[in-house]
Amino acid sequence: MDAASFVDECTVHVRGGAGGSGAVSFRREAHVPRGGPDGGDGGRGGDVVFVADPNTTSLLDLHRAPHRRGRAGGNGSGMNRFGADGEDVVVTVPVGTVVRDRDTRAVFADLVEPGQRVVVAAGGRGGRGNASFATRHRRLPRFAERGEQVDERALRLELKLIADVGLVGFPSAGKSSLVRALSSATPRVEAWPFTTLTPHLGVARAGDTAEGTPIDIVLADVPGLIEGAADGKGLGIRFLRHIERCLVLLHVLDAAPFDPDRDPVADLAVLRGELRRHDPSLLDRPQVVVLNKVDLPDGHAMAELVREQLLDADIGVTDVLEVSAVTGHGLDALRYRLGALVAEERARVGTTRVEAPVDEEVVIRLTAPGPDFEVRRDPDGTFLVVGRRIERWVQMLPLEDGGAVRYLQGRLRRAGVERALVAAGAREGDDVAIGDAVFEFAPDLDDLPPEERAEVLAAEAEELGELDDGLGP
Ligand SMILES: Nc1nc2c(ncn2[C@@H]2O[C@H](COP(=O)(O)OP(=O)(O)OP(=O)(O)O)[C@@H](O)[C@H]2O)c(=O)[nH]1
Ligand SMILES: [Mg+2]
Repeated sequence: MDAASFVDECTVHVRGGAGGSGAVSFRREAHVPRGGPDGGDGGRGGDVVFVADPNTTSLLDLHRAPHRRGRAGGNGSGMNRFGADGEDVVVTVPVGTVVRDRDTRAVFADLVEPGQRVVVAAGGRGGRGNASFATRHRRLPRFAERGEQVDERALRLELKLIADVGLVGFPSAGKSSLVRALSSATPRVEAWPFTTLTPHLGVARAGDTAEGTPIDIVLADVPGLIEGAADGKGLGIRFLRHIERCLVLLHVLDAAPFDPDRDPVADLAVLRGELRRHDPSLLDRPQVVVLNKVDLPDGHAMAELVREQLLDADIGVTDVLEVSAVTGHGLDALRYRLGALVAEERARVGTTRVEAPVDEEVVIRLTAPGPDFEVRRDPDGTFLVVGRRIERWVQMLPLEDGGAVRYLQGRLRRAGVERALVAAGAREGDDVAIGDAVFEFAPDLDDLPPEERAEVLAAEAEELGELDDGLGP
């Protein structure tokens, strides 16, 4: 994969499908002039779902098509027919994808297991048909709910590779050669004059556990770091995140650098400095140093010279190993050492460093339930009732219908909205805005004709399950 097609971060816009609308319909039967209401409910809107897929290696598809939307639910119809649920839209993402809110950066999900799913945008609820609104006191409701509309949400996706060992080093230090040598059955590698442009993974068999089961470790090869990488110099910065989840760091130092001003001790100081600036906690991880290219005479001499210096430097380096990716020298020792450290770390922190607890049931609901609303006052005197659930009620009801308005008013009263408005100083006739609708505040039912008032109160009471029909239990 070339650098252009490797995309490891992107912004996406997701939206659940709108719910289908409920139907207004009345039964038609021979000899019955007007039957009861039989308008069915609308279907649920489809979700947008992300699934971690080992065969997806980049966020390229999402980067190219960043708007994803669940299908709308079907509308209900007469004879109590329900609308079909909208289809989900399932998007595969690479294993290791972290899903955040674009603006707050809060982590919603960390898809670290193959097959792990997260609903990143839930579809809207289907509207109820008029049959659902029939009560003894509202026998012929002439309204139904519209489907729930859901808002779009902007997410930030970041791929962070999942590996046990992260290789860091200057360009040409021999990281890719080492990964190839450690991953293959025959450790010798051919000269490979290509600089690495995108991170990739290799797997090494690293010895056996105490019980004799082989330990496979995953190595992450990333483009070389240079001084200033943490500030954006070179390719390195873009890829530093791919070592964040590694359990063990492997510093690959060139023991025979072309540049006479460089030496492994100074190189290591630069590498550690860049890591610290990216994330200081990286330096708390076990760090193994290899002096590579000891097959070259210069390399061997240099390694002899700096070995003790590196061990004495008091920077938490526990191992300094001399290796050659070309001859295979020292690779068995390296493999076993990495295997032991990785096994220890797996036991200590788990197989993966996750950003958020893995929860199979994660659903990012844009339609979070809850009574929560608040009353605010606009400078122009309008009272605003703000709260997702309440705004949805308003959005879903056809307010041109008197019956729907009375139904809504009852719901608002029971939810405590009317009381909260009075407490905030609202008076009869003041403007009250909820979502896109503006109402004139009418805190009581005094302006209704008495029989209608009784009907409204009785209907409300029945919905609350408190109706006393005088017949006893
Ligand atoms: N003699 C010798 N040459 C080596 C050894 N390891 C790597 N090389 C050579 O060093 C050069 C760079 O090796 P790479 O493995 O591409 O280095 P890298 O660290 O992956 O480089 P970037 O991807 O640019 O960061 C290549 O020409 C390799 O053949 C070694 O142990 N001995
Ligand atoms: Mg490389």
